[in-house]
Order: sequence, then structure tokens, then C-alpha cells
Amino acid sequence: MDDKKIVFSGIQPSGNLTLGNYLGAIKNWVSLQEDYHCIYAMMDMHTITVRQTPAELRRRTLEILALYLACGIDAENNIMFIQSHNPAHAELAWVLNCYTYMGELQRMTQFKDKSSRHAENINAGLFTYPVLMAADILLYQADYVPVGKDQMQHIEICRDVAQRFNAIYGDVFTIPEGLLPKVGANIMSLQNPVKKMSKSDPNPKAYISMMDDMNVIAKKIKSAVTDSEGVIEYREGDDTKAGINNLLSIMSAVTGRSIDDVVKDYAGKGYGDFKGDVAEAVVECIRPIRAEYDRIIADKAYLTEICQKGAESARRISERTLKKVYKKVGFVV
Ligand code: AQP
Repeated sequence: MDDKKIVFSGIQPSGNLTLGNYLGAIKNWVSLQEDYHCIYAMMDMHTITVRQTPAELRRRTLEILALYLACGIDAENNIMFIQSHNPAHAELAWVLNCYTYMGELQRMTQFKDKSSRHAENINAGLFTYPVLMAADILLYQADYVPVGKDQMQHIEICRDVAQRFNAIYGDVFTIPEGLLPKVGANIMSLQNPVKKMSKSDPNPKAYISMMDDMNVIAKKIKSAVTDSEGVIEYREGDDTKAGINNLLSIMSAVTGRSIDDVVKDYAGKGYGDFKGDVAEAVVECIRPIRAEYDRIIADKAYLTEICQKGAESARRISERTLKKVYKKVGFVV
């Protein structure tokens, strides 16, 4: 084994992936694959914290894998697998549940947000979601977890639980670090730009889906909510500027140019010109990914083979951690 560090991340197939998922997570994953051992999963177990249509969940799980590949994740050199194909995730989550405090989980922003959106179904799984996420990461002794900003709070709780466990039993878990992309860590809703862009937003105009037609993408960006000031300027923390800030971040992330550079191009220009250019840049970013996706999704046998191979590797790696944990807590192994 070489001394490359380990990267773990995943996305839940709870809807079609958005531009936020791409810029906040997958784009970063692609850039890490040269230098690290990367493990990228389709987190289906997390999705059932909210009701799903079973046939859709099954379909979307493979679609997400096809999208990972289309975005440039190399199947030969990385492990990709479906979370539920490795029972160790549920097994370690149970143990970690017994080392996580209710008070810690009650503070989680995502729990508060999702329980207010799904008031009819505030289930225990939704509450303990961060514990399952901690198990996902700690099983593989991951050093780094590339995520968007919304997930940093869950990385913190994962670190706390791992440190607590290590303090009792010795160095069982590697303490992981969250990795945010330089730009694109927090892409906001196009209709309510103080809220993050989410794939499960009931209003499809609020997000760009990686599956949207190119003309739909352009339309959604052109109708993004902005302000009436008419000045293209980035003002961090100013909610009245949230729409323009968001479009500037998107433009910067898809073109690789700094926000300052982009702002200079639009001195004295109007929102119409700017939105038109952002729309074009996003379309040019997504178009080749879509073409590749359409090719890959047609080959179900190939996708199934990747999942099977990935699950075998994932099970092999995680078994070592789980055995160690079981031994430490006193289970007969
Ligand atoms: N708007 C965003 N900007 C930047 N990064 C984002 N991510 C999600 N939304 C944005 C990052 O994408 C990865 C996958 O997230 P996930 O699907 O596991 O869960 P999520 O964070 O809850 O994403 P969604 O799209 O909001 O899903 P739903 O609507 O089902 O809750 C993570 O790295 C996340 O940070």
C-alpha cells in the first residue's frame, strides 16, 4: 500500500443532481483523484429519511453513478459503490449512535430544516442522519471529505464522535477533515437566493438540474431572482445582493475565473447581459457532461459491474475498521 491519503464522499440520490452538487462536490472530487485514494458512494440509505418512490430511487442511484463517470471520475482508479451494498455502514452507525448525544443532533441545521419541510414524517433516521454519515466516513479511515458548505456541520459532528471514541479506546479512527472548493461551496436557490440550491426543492425553477435541457437551463438562469439596484458587484453577507452574488459565484466556478475578474467585465452593464452570459457559460459547462452521460447511462451492464466491484472493495476495506470497533467495545469477534 502506498502512502496516498484517503478521500471519501457521496451524494444521496434524492433527486436529479443540481449544479450545486456538481460545483460544490463532484467537480472537486475529479480534481482529487490524481493525488488520493478516492471512494465515492451513492448514498441511498440516507435518502429514505424522507419518503421516496422506490422505482425512482433505484433508477436515480444508477443515474448518479453515470453522472459521476460523465463528470470525469475514473472507474479504474477509484472505488464507486452503492451504500446499501455494504452492511458495515448500518452496523457502525448503530455503535456510533451510542456515542452521540441527543443535544448534538438537535443542533443540526439540516435536521431543523428537513423536519420543518416534512413535518408529517420527522423520523428517527432523519434525526440520526449525521451518525450514519459519520459511519460512512470513519469506516474507510478517510483523511479528507470533499463537500459543500451545507455539510460542514455534519463533518464537525463526525470529528467530535470519532475523537470521543478514540479518547476511550485508543486510536481507532482517523479524524477526517472537510474540504471545501474555493468557489462554488454554497450555490444558492435561483428563486430564493438566501437559501441553498437543493435537488429536492419543490420549485424546479429554483435549481439547475444536470438533467435539464440546455434551453431550460438558460431560461432558469435568465429568470433568476436578483435586485433592482442594477449594479453587478459582489457583496458578501449582503442579503439584498444574494442573487447577484450567487450568479457571480456560479460564473466564477464554471469558467475558472476569479469573481473580481468577472465583475470587471460588467462595469456599467445591465443584468440582462450578465444573465445571458452566465446562462451561456453554464450551458457550455453542462453540455459535454450531458453528452457523456447519455452515452454511459445506456450501458447498464457496465454500471452494474462498477457497483459490484466497488462494493467488494468497500466491504473489504471497511471490515477491518468494523472488526476493530467491535473488539474495542467488547463484542465477541
Ligand atoms: N447548493 C449547494 N452548493 C454547494 N454544494 C452543495 N451540495 C449540495 N447542495 C449544494 C453538496 O453536494 C453534496 C451532496 O449532497 P447530498 O445529496 O448528499 O445532500 P444535500 O447536501 O442535502 O444536497 P441537496 O441537493 O440539498 O439534497 P436534498 O435536497 O435531498 O437535501 C454534498 O457535498 C453537499 O455539500
